[in-house]
Amino acid sequence: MNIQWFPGHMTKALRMMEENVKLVDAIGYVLDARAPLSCFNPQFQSIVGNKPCVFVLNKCDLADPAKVDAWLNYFERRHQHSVRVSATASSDAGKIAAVFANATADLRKKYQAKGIFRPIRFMILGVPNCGKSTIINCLAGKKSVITGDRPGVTKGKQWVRLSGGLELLDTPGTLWPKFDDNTLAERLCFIGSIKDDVVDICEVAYALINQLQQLYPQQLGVRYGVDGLLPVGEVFEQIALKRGFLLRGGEMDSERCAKAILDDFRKGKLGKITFDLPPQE
Ligand SMILES: Nc1nc2c(ncn2[C@@H]2O[C@H](COP(=O)(O)OP(=O)(O)O)[C@@H](O)[C@H]2O)c(=O)[nH]1
Ligand SMILES: [Mg+2]
Repeated sequence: MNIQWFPGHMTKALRMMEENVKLVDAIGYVLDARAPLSCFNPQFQSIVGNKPCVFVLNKCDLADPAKVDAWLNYFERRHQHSVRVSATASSDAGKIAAVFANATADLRKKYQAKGIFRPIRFMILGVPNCGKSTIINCLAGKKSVITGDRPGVTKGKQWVRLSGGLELLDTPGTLWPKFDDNTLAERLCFIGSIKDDVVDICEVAYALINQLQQLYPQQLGVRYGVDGLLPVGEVFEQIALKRGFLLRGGEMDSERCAKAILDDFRKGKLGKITFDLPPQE
């Protein structure tokens, strides 16, 4: 599968991110808990330097809890701040606020000692659609910034001031120009970070079936009542038949089938799934 994911405006977004880093004290790096590694920009460290960073594993309601545990352990071993959340649940706001406060406690003390009293500024980073704006709204306790179930909803930058001396900068999602690993790029399509209209949606659905067969071999059978271990094309066809995704002449409606499979995955109907494991240490 050949993915053309890097639209022109991304270059601008990346450049903006580098500029914005200078304006903030700390980073909230949002990773989709279904594919944290795929969400991770390999150039991240060189962009943010030594500023405190919190890794927010979001959409945990859709992710595999055991693998999320593995990720939290990974961050802990590396003495990095991290937290598991579902930002659509307002009850997680306290958790996020606590880890943000914790990550900047030293900084706060330093400012206080110098007599500087201004909000601590966090920039919220992450790929499109990982839930950056939702996290900000969750923390704000109201809809302060626009969210959407597709990439590219947040356009310019937006500051949101919270009580408790915190200021958040919402940013448009950023991807990066190059992937060494096509599997990771495919995962960004599954989670909706790469727009469906720049890829062949049937190929994305095929890739999803293929990866599920390797990592969660039961799920396709459970959801669709098909033999999930058949060759990918046959699984796809069986799903189309079972669901009645047929065109007028009786031919398979591939596009509708592909959309349905992706939609099911995105809504968690194929189970709680996480594709990426933490890197080997
Ligand atoms: N299930 C689930 N959906 C979420 C969660 N957080 C965000 N979303 C949804 O993901 C979509 C993208 O969210 P948004 O905040 O606009 O992402 P952004 O592009 O990173 O700012 C929206 O439809 C949100 O409702 C979560 O924790 N769980
Ligand atoms: Mg947004």
